[in-house]
Amino acid sequence: MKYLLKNGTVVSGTETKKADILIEGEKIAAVGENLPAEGAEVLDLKGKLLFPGFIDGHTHFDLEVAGTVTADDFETGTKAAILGGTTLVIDYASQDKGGHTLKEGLEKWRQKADGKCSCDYSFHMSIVEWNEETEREVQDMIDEGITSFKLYMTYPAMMVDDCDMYKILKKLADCGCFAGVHCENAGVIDALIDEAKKEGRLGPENHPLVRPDTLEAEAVHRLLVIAKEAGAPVMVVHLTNRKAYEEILRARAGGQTVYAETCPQYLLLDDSVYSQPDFRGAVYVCAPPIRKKEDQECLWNALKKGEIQTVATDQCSFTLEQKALGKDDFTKIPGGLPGVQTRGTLLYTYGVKAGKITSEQMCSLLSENAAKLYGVYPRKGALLPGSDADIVVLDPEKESVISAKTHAYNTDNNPFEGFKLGCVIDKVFLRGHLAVENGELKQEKLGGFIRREKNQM
Ligand code: DUC
Ligand code: ZN
Repeated sequence: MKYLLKNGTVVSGTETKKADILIEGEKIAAVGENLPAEGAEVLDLKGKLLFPGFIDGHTHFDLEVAGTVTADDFETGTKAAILGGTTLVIDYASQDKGGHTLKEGLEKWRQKADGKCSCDYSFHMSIVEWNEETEREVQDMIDEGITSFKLYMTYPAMMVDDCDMYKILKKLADCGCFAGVHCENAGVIDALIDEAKKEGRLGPENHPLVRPDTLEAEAVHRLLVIAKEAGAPVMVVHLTNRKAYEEILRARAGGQTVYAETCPQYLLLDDSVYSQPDFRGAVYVCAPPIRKKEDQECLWNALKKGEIQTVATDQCSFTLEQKALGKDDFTKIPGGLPGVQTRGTLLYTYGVKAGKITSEQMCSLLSENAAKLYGVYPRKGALLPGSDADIVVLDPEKESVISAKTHAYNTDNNPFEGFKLGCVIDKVFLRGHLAVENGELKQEKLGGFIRREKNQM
């Protein structure tokens, strides 16, 4: 199919300009003026902003958490993603503990995703056990196009100790790759949970109290000390607060390469959400928890200064019934929030329209930087001749309101319920296919597995 997108405003990480885009098949054939319309369906996009398809480098679909499974799997989750302008999700495949291989983990996650996705998809590989075979398998993963990894400093089923952290980071650096790391101090969190339970503090308002910012900052500090010894670049995923951010700045000032990711919930919500009545606080239980207003301000400033490279979602959704598994004990509430459908519209409304970041910065945070970090640039993350025709058409004049009544997730709750949006996602092209039109999904399950190159940042 051939499309000529006329009169739109094309956004990149460095400029915003009026230009037409010619799509031929799955690719962008040309960007410019007076492009030939022969044989093309012509769409007049006057007044619309055209972004490269958004990339969400942090999703959890079809994931077992706290004795249940996320409400959204790859089918429902990627429908929500593409409706929100995300054309590539990078989910987490995981090795299982107990002598299992990375290959088994990848096969398991390919089975969950293959044939079900409405946007393109890839995986980071979570390494939870380190031995000679795992070490050999790192290259096998790279050969399969899995070029980024994940490590946990919390969660018993996933976490690695400092010794293995050092060895893994060093190996990944030798291979030209890096890991995203979930930074929280597991031991002290356990102690604080024990205290809360002994004192009979069992409601969701206790969740942020047992996972304070200091314990995230301590883990970031420790990670960065280990990474320095290993000579390894590293990414801090879902950064939430000022103290942890300052650890990153300190390490960078010492010459280290440290990437940072944050998420809309840490930019737009504050910890008062945990005190909502009638167990509503459970909706917001996620790890790390939502922090204070001052932390939001710090993160926005870091985005403005380009000190945070990407905004992902940590999408991990549960129904109210699932959240109620922790009705009598907040530590049993499955942790996670949905977010893939509203990342772009929230960032545009509360970032660009509010004057906190520019459209170009939004493009870097959602598309360009993510494409470079995860080795798909300029195939993705750019509107250039030869790039995949993954294009988000955003209407900055229309308004909408986020509601669980209308969202596409398989859940009955939305952490951004009632948030006003000063834009809508009007159309989304996925590799030249008009998948979303007038905000509605027109073509589903067109997503394919994307093999990635190494970090290009
Ligand atoms: N945090 C969550 O809240 N859920 C899933 C994984 C994570 O790190
Ligand atoms: Zn996560």
